[in-house]
Amino acid sequence: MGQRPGDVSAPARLAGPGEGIGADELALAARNHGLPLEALRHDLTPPGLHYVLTHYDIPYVPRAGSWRLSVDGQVRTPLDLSLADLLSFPQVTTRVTVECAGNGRALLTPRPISQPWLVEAVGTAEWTGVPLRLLLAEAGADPAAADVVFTGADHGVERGVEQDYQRALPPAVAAGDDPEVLVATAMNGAPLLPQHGRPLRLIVPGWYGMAHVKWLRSVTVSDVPFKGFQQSVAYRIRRTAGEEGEPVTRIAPRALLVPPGFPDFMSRTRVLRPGPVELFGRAWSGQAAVSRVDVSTDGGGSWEPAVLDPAVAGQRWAWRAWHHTWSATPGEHAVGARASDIDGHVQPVDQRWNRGGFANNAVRFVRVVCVAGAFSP
Ligand SMILES: Nc1nc2c(c(=O)[nH]1)N[C@H]1C(S)=C(S)[C@@H](COP(=O)(O)O)O[C@H]1N2
Ligand SMILES: [Mo]
Repeated sequence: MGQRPGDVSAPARLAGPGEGIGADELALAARNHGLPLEALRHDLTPPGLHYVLTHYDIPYVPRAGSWRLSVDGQVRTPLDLSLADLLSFPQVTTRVTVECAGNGRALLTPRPISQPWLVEAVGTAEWTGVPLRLLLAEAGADPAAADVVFTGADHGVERGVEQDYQRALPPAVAAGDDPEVLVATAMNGAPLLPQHGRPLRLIVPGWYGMAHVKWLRSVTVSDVPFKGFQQSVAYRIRRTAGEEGEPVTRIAPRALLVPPGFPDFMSRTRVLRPGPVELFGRAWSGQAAVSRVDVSTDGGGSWEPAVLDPAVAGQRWAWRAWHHTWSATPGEHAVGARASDIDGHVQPVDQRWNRGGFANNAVRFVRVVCVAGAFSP
């Protein structure tokens, strides 16, 4: 059943029992692509392999030189900045893993109908830009403000509500220096690509993707809490449609592996030969630093510790590599990894369901068939 404009803030729909991915979800999946999991090999995700999510259309920005960013609202001196103005501020480069809050959604039962991610909505880049705290200081932002609101140049309708894409951060986060929020103009040393926010976007290290507003055109310091759609309707953890729910904020711990062996084209089942297999993957968390990764090759029946690469100074907000040697024996295996953090959070094996399909960091098992000779069904 479609929703008509006017069905203001109708709840997102859940798939019925056995209902497959529909044409509307396919249309979103064809626009918004994930990280091919073999690209977890790269420390820095090559642009083009980084996942992409845009709610509406990618704005057409032929001349980045005429872009303006305003800093306004509860400020002493409103700012109206060009890209050249932004580049005259001190620049910072930070390596950040960004993950969509909806990553894992399509694996939930029942399935919330939205962008149907499996687990590939993640990527890591080096983002360069001006620390937002410097712009807020330059404008003389009211430190007692309720919210700092970020507006993108994209516009659309979502569940009956016409809107610019907007999100807010509490002032303490927006003006923080650990992590330091950036107004970024470059990704991996090059100007932002159109799909990643050309020419300007917000980077909020440790937070799920929805906070990293792309095509940023204004920063508004507000003395009232921001109640926009993407803040109070979407991106809340709710089990029932009516409840207020908890806001989605920082990234829950997750480990993923480069699928071992080689794939079957359609099922993506992995095929490999018996003997030692070097499993390799990444682990990250925006909540507390990752402290360990464990690997299971029997669907979670038993776990063995993986070797986690040492933490690198200055790279707290980027994923860490891990590896584990597995002696593969003929037969079928379900191979997965789980991350734990220093606060004792461990990735669950069972889903923690919510209506929006947010922050589903349940362990993802990869089906592996180990055969001594050439594969035959
Ligand atoms: N202006 C704007 N910013 C946006 C979005 C959007 O639709 N419009 N999508 C958000 C979401 S939900 C995610 S997951 C990230 C994705 O960033 P990426 O496409 O650069 O990976 O952008 C965020 N910023
Ligand atoms: Mo997202």
